[in-house]
Amino acid sequence: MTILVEARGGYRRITLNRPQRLNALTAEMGDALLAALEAAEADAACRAVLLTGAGRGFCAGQDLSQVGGEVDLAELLDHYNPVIRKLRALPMPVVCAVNGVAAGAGANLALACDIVLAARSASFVQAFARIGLVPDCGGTWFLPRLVGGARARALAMLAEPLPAETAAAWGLIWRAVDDAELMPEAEALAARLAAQATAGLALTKFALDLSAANDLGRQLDLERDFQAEAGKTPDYAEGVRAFLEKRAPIFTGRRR
Ligand code: LHQ
Repeated sequence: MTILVEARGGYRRITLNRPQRLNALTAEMGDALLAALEAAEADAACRAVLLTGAGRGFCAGQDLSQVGGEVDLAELLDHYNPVIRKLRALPMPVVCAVNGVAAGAGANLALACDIVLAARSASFVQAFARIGLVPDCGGTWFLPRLVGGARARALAMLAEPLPAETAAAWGLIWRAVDDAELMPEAEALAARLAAQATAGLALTKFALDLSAANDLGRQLDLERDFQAEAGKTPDYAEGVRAFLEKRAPIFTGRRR
């Protein structure tokens, strides 16, 4: 199985599983990853997702042994773009634990997640320029927004590996952690997010994405609408009640 799914306390851990190829992507793997995300969304008990890779790499991007000859790259992206869209549209937080090299589409798969942790030994490579391609899977959208135009252009054109610590210092990812700490930290983070107010977190991630196309006025209107929706959730009522009662809130993640 190229994608492994394990149900944990409140979240699902999804593992890219072609370790002998550094988890390089195939069309079939893209479809399986999408199915795993859809299944997580359909499970009311699942309130966060943790994405990681098996073995020493996170994901080496497109499997280059499968793209020779007549392969239509646009058709191939029809298997990956739905995954990127689903990660951004999933109504729960997605943590990515980058356990090793993240190259090409694999780097941008990580950047599509909500909170990215990386092992100190991991690196991010926009490998596309090495083979005459354009950053895909959202790379040209994520990079300038995360690190600014100057760094985005050099990363995309030079295709040099960016060490995890620099990636964190530049704002490409949330944190770089010691290799041995990566999975414990990522699991703890996913469990913590899974116990938070899920509907509010979902609206938060959508609002941040939508801000890219809005001016301040429109974004203020959007925040008003989203806040009205968040304010109708039982978790909002519980959050306020718990504050006033000076105790920790117990959130259910329910929308109504
Ligand atoms: C691989 C791969 C790989 C196959 C390592 N494929 N076998 C999207 C859709 C549509 C069309 C095309 O493009 C795209 C977007 C893309 O993702 S384009 C970018 C594709 N990816 C790359 O160009 C990265 C290629 N890989 C590398 O540059 C290196 O492997 C990195 C820097 C990731 C890791 O280097 P090392 O740690 O030195 O490992 P390695 O190179 O020895 O790889 C280990 C094995 O994995 C090796 O096989 P072997 O049989 O010799 O042990 C590699 O051939 C295989 N592998 N990446 N993408």
